[in-house]
Formats: sequence, C-alpha cells, structure tokens
Amino acid sequence: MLRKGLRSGRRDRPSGLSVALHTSGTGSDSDRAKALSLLVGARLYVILTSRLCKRPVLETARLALEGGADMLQLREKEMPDRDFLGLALELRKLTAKMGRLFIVNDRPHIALESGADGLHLGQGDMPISVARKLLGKDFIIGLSTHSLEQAELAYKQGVDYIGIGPIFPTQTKEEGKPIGTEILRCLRDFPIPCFAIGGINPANLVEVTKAGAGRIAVCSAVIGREDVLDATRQFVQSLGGIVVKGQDRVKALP
Ligand code: TZP
Ligand code: MG
Repeated sequence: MLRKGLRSGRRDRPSGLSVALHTSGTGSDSDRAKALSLLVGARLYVILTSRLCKRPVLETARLALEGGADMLQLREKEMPDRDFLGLALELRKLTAKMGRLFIVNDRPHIALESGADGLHLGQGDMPISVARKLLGKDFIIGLSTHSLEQAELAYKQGVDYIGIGPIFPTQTKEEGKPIGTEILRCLRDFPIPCFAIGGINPANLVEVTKAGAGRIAVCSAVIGREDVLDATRQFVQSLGGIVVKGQDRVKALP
C-alpha cells in the first residue's frame, strides 16, 4: 500500500520518506522501516512555531537542518489550515532534500496532504487508534506524555515515539507543570524513542543527559535564537557524545 498522494497518482507532490531517502519505495513495509530507522537514529527534534522564530520560519528550518536537526515538527496552534498546508509543503521539500523527518502537529489531514512522515498528537487529541486508521501504517505517530503511566499507555496504544515533559519550566506551552528529570531515569529502558522536552537549553542539557536521555525536542532554544545554526550545532555536538541504548523496539504493524 502506498501513501495516498501516490496511490491517487499525484506524483508531483513530495511523498515523505520515499523522497527523503531518495528511493522509489516499493511499498509500505519498506517505507515504514525507513521511517523507523530514521526515527531510532534521531537525537535532536526541533519544533517550529513561526511566531516564536527570530528569523523567517523557512530560514529557521533550513538553518536547523544544516546544523544537524534530525526531525522537524510544524506546531502552529492558531494558523489557518491554508497557511499551515503551504508551510508544511515547503518544510516537506526542505526536509526531504536533506533526508530528515518531517512531522505535523495536530492536523492529520495536513500530515497526509503535505506528504509528512508523521503526526504528533497530545493527550487531548484524537485517539491513537483513530489517527492510525486515518493515516495508515507508513506514518510515524508520536504522542506527548507527562507521566510514566501515560508513556506506558502510549506504547500499548501503538505510538512510534513519545515526547516526555515538560522537563523544565517553559514559556512555549501554556499548560503543564514541569515534571523534572527523574522520570528520564525510569524511561532509560523504554521500548520506543523518548524525546525529553520542555525548557531544555544548552545550560541544563547535562541534567537531562545525566538522567539518561539521549534524545531531546527543543523549540525556543533553537528557533528563538538569532544564531539558529550555532544553537543547533551546539545541541548536536553535546548529544553526539551520549550513547543511546535501547528505545529502539519500534513495532512492525500488521
Ligand atoms: N510540550 C511539552 S513542553 C513543550 C511542548 C510542545 C514546549 C517546548 O518548547 P521549549 O521552548 O523547548 O520549552
Ligand atoms: Mg495537539
């Protein structure tokens, strides 16, 4: 089974991982395997919200990718669908050119239409089973979690990765008390990739990595900087020294 855009014969649109990896892709098994292998290798996940960017959003994205970000997420809570889709298509092109993952926050229809690699949902969003039914098995599905219980449930429900946080206080997301770094110790042997998120910056990164996290998601500490390239490189360099074991038992889907 191929992604919808390809199935319906619209080959002019970027088609997610098959483009990202410069292969033609013969079916969903290989698409999913490629997506998961990029996911398991990912260390730095940068979240883009245009109003928080110091530079224009596409320039910010390009610099973050050049700096070594493994995944980009488009997270726009207020943006009309039409503008969101336009931006998502541009980000799909950029990420595909560089062989990186592109994830859409909240909007499954735009994840599909833009040829994104995945969808990121929160606790109040549609059930994972519904998202999986809408998107099919090629798509990566990620979920924000705020406790061990939520993390375990997310795994049982078949998500491909989790965000866990907010670890530290953050101004980027309104709701949610910081949960601290201890939880990261408990997630060291979690079966699927866990991205620590929330208020992470170069100064407190060491607390996160000492607690056992080797994957992080950041927003303001990259996109809110004038020097996006340097900020990204600094994270990539710090994370590069961390050995990440486990969190790689992503599931094959029936
Ligand atoms: N989910 C938990 S914290 C957070 C999200 C989306 C915001 C992360 O942004 P920042 O600027 O890296 O704290
Ligand atoms: Mg959401």
